Amino acid sequence: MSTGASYRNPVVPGFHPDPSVCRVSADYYLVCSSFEYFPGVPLLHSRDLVTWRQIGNILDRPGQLALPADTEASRGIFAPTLRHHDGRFWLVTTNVSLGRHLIVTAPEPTGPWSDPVYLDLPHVDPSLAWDDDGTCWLTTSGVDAYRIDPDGGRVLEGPIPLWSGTGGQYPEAPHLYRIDGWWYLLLSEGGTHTGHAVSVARSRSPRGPFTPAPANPILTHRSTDLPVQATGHGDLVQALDGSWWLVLLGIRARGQWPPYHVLGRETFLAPVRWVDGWPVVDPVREITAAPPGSAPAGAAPAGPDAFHDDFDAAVLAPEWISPRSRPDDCWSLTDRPGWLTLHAVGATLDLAGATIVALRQRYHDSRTSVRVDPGTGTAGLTIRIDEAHHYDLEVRAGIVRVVGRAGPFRQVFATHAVPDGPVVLTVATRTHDIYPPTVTSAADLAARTAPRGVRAAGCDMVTFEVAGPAGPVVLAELDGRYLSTEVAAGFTGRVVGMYVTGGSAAFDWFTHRPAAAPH
Ligand code: 6LW
Repeated sequence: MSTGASYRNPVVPGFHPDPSVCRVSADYYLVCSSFEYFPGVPLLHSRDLVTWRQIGNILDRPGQLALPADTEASRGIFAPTLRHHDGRFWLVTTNVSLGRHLIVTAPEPTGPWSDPVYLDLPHVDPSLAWDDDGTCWLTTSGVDAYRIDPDGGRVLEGPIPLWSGTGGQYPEAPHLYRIDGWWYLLLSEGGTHTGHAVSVARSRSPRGPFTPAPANPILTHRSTDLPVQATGHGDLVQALDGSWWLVLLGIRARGQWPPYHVLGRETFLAPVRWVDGWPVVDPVREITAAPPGSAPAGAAPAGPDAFHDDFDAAVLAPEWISPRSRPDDCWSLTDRPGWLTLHAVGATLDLAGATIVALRQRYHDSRTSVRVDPGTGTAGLTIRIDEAHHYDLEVRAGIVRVVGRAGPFRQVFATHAVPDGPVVLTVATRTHDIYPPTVTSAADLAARTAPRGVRAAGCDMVTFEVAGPAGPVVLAELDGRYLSTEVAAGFTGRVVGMYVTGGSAAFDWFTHRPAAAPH
């Protein structure tokens, strides 16, 4: 086994917050929050805790995931917990738009996942734990415990107040674990931003009383200059080799003061040591050292990989998500074999209900390209946080346009004529050499000389290109801060997606890849 091996964090880049993990022999499974997106609750698989591949979405049919058309951005599905117990996988989460917790189960992680059993209890962040005698405990933010019948969704006892942390705001993300004769209660406090912290207490009984760890919080990056911030919302897992790990969320903000984060809250992995019966977690870094001999130490140092879809498969890849719903009649892989055909439902990306098929943006420096045949429709590539914060590269009737919407402001930044037929559109994000002002035309861009000595201002610039006979034509370059969580608010990050807002259009392929920053 190698010593000094390291791996790259985040282990799941892009908007993948509130991770929960469980192990079944040599396999690890991880889930995240999905908010207003459908299908809901991405499910990822790994053999080494570092390299994760999405294998599905747990709430993948409307009967499990009700996201009405008026579901607000960043509502819908909050923090899930995934557990394996008694030969079954259990997933508990909250649909905050319904105000209900729900439990679904499956014999295998790939399903079939059951219809939900609902529990009408206050708070969010439900978690499940089982006693040796089969008693099932549900905990919620607060932190309260309930004895429940998870099959019938019946509350048998509770709320039983457990422990609310060290006094930070929002005690949340509780998980109960049975370890070496103790019940450990791990929770987060301080809010899911730069004050975020993880604290722990333990008791001989799941009912308490709980004794806090002497060194709480066991993890926080608050008031530090560490590049990863907001570390919290953790879930513990013991690897097959006996080592312990914490999956947690963090943010990677960019730019000068104040920094902005655009990829949402991402999933990180941290080694856990046990000292005097308490878990100890070191600060989380983008390159993290793995303890020698542990599961991730044997893994390839995972780096950014590209996502490409030719639309040759019979089903849509699990990475594709759509705001609120994806009715069967708004998309097809068979109308034009080898292409993804989208049919417009809504007429504007400014309102809920438009046909969008999107991917979570994974890299700060990225290039996303599509080949789209708009036919007689209106179609394009959007980079968005929500209906009020999106930039669109759109083609209709031989004209490509760059449109930006940020809060109450909406503007067409560039127009460019293209021949009929398929066109390649590219949206790129760039965190280096950032300087205002916003450039709104190819002529402006050409006239600009790199202003050396001008300090970078924002987090990134978003560039819009169309392929021309002589190479890519840059149409506009917009400040990425307007597509950040700080501006848009809420709990999500950016996605990049194909859309149709008029008629029908077909997409031949879609590529999202990291773009190296020049030095
Ligand atoms: C989630 C809470 C949190 O319910 O953010 O990081 C909320 N913590 O635990 C939404 O993701």
